[in-house]
Amino acid sequence: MSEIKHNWTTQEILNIYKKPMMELLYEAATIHRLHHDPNTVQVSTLLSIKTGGCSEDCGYCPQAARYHTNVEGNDLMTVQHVKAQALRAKSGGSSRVCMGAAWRNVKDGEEFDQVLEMVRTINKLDMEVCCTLGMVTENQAKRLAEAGLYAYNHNLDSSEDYYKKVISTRGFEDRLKTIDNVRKTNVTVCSGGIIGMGEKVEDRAGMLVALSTLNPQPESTPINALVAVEGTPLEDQQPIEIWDMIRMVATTRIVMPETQVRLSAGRTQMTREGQALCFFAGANSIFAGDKLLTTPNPEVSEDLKMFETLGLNPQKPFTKKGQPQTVEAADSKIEALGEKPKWTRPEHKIERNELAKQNRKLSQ
Ligand code: SAM
Ligand code: DTB
Ligand code: SF4
Repeated sequence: MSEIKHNWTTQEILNIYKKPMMELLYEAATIHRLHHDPNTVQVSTLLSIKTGGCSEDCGYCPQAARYHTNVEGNDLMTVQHVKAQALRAKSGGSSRVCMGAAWRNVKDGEEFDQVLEMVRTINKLDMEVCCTLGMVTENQAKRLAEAGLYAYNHNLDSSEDYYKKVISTRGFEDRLKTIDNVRKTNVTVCSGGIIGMGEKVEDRAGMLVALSTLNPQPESTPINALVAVEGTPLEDQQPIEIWDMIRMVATTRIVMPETQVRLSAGRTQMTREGQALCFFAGANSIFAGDKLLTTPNPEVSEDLKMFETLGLNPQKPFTKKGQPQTVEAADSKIEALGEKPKWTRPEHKIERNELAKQNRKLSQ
């Protein structure tokens, strides 16, 4: 089994990304087979536990309060509702539930306590639990770990340079800090990004440098194709070609051989043949369910058909790492600190965001 390399440079990654397609596919598929069963795909179900009304200005995101999108905001879901949805996901073949909240960062208090209870509840259903709640402190990460969290998703989304062009309400270093906080626990790290936001291939390579030079590398990496949502600054971005997705998946597989590479947002635009090439290139995870967080995803029945056609099998929970133990709230040994960390707010002005703010004022 090959060694994991942690000092990738942008140029080395670009050289891989730009290889002739057949060579790239062959190399990625070969590495994939050395580290994973090529016929097994991990299936996660997304659940938006708190939708919309987010204070951030991520240019791709339909949940940012400042943009005019058709997203209907919701308060935090109840634990019972989450449990019912998790059971549904389990019966549909999912091994993991990923709960997303439209928050800038986690705040200690009743809502976080409720999320911790959701984590305990799903872990007790013998499913892997993932959360994506925005930035977290070390203490909050430890409390999630104690509740039985399996993975924390926190994407770098692009290269450090391009990040500034898409988001101005927080910095790339805040993202790295949160990943570092999660790494101090036994919770696995899920971090990836989006392609198709107008970035150059150098930015895609730059994002992979930032991810692959983490030590350890993330246990999972979602590769999302931008879902261009009306009302967001990126609404007019043209869809990427499937070949870009295949190249990105293959390059991710080569530079992060052990990582589960997740074919994430954008699958409704991809043919089955296109997705098959992504699996061949090393993708070994998907989000299942007819909805991502707020946008459509293929129907579960369509995915089941695709799995059957391709001879793919869903991965069983806790195949890669044992099930974490859940500590009940009453037995918790970790106190909430009520910290107010200073996450950055670069306030870099992004023309398109400014335009969205002006439009909002005009329509009020
Ligand atoms: N608020 C938390 C955060 O930003 O970390 C968690 C939820 S946020 C929606 C999770 C991820 O969804 C983002 O980091 C981004 O990668 C992805 N995402 C959001 N909107 C998207 C879109 N329109 N197309 C593709 N991916 C998107
Ligand atoms: C990730 O990388 N992609 C998922 C998950 N992690 C949270 C989210 C995709 C969201 C797509 C836009 C939406 O549905 O709102
Ligand atoms: Fe908020 Fe996350 Fe959307 Fe950014 S990506 S606007 S932080 S929900």
